[in-house]
Amino acid sequence: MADLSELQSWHSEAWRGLKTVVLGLGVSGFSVADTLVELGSEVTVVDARPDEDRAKLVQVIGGRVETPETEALPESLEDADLVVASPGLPPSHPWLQRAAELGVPVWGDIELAWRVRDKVRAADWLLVTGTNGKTTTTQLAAHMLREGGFRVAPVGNIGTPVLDAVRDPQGFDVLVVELSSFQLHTMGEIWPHSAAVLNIADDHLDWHGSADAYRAAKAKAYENVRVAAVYNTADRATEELLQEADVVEGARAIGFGLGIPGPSDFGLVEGVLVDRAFLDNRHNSALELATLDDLGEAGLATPHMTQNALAAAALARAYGAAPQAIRDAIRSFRPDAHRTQHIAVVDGVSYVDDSKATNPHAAGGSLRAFPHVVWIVGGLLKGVAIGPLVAEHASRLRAAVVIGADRAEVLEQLQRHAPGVPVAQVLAVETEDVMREAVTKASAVATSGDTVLLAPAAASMDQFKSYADRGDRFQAAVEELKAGRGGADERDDPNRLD
Ligand code: UMA
Repeated sequence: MADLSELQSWHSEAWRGLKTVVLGLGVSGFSVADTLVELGSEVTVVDARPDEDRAKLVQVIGGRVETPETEALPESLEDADLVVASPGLPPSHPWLQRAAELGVPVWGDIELAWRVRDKVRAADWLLVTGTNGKTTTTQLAAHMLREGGFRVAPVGNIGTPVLDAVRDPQGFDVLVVELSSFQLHTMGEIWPHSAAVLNIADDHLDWHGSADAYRAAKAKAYENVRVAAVYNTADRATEELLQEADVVEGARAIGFGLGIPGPSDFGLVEGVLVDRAFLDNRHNSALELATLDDLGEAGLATPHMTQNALAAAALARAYGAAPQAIRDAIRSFRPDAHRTQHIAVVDGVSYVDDSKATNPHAAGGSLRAFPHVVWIVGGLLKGVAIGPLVAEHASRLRAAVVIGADRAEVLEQLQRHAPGVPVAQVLAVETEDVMREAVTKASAVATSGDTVLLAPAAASMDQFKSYADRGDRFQAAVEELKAGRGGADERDDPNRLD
């Protein structure tokens, strides 16, 4: 087997002729295959159901594609020097088990990207992870750094593979890297400039096997941090991870939270977001960054969005963005669709799309924002218990409309923890019909002042292509309802909480 210790630079000769196997031909698998071909390695990509266009492209650039029967072992693994696995493949996957038996090293795309980051010029990395809020925080931190004059890209789990940024012809000063627990699990040793862990709640337990394994993956984000390790002062778990982590000497712990900040923290003082970490006299003074009104303009005035903004500001300030850049970025930022997005008010009922709430922790965040909710819930629960969420929010539920493959479990938990709440099931199975039936059933029970909230607390892949597809179809169904009822009401955006 080849010696991989020399594979520490794009410019290493050791990539040439290396027998590599890329498991999974999705977004990240393609970026890995493309990179390895460019480096001169022999590349075989293995996928049980490859996307045809991507498979053709791999062959055009000089790679091979192997498509084993489901669960069958790929032949190419047998004499591989290196395996790079896609994040969607759990460690229990037979292909990964076989690689382990054979003693072949298995990396993820993040590890490969770190090793070859010097192709053009090695950018600094700022890591963002946590159960929820990762994507918004990553986008916001990148936006702040851009306003601060840096050449920056938001990459990773957010959708653009890190390897695409590494191969950008101009290169970047800094990358804001969103990391999922899957990517962290396979990540080897890296040395980030700074890292933020936003919060920790149960998610993806089926993939990791246990809550401890999930937490262990998240803990890797703080390892070897050189400048700032950012944690949530309201979430003990993030602080504990930091206490256990091996950071570089001189790296600072920076807290963020909605209360008045201590020295070295970011927080709120009378409606103003302040920095008490990156200024000369942090024991006696604080730097004003922005106000809650600035956040309100961007639709970020909810508590969890404010936390995201504080965490993003901590990273951007750690890297050297000026206070004015933080304010300008907050004022001009617009969050993506499907994140507690207000759609319409029809007959006094607000319709809100939080399809991005793919786990109970995220759904809790949006349920908390509305007093009277008709809740559209369900999908793939991923092994995470939904009972505590139902119990916590039972009092705000006018009714629940249950969708998805794991319906029986959701119905049981509603029965147990919210016995008085009327419940309807969506029996349609065709993707085109699910949201239409859900919205019809929700609108039939909602009364003026209620919010019909799509916050499924579950993944979407059982009935939809993605959370975005689920949200788009919800929005289309609301539009149909609106048209049928003669249009929407005129009313302020009820998303704004301040
Ligand atoms: N495949 C198999 N056999 C299997 C499983 C998958 O052959 O048993 C193949 C599929 O046929 C498919 C490919 O593997 O062709 C899919 O690979 P993948 O699921 O790893 O997905 P990618 O397209 O590479 O996207 C991944 C991330 N997906 C997951 O982690 C599941 C994307 O995060 C990420 O944006 C992208 O890399 C770039 O880094 C998505 C996600 O859902 C948004 N993330 C989860 C989350 O945020 O909760 C973790």
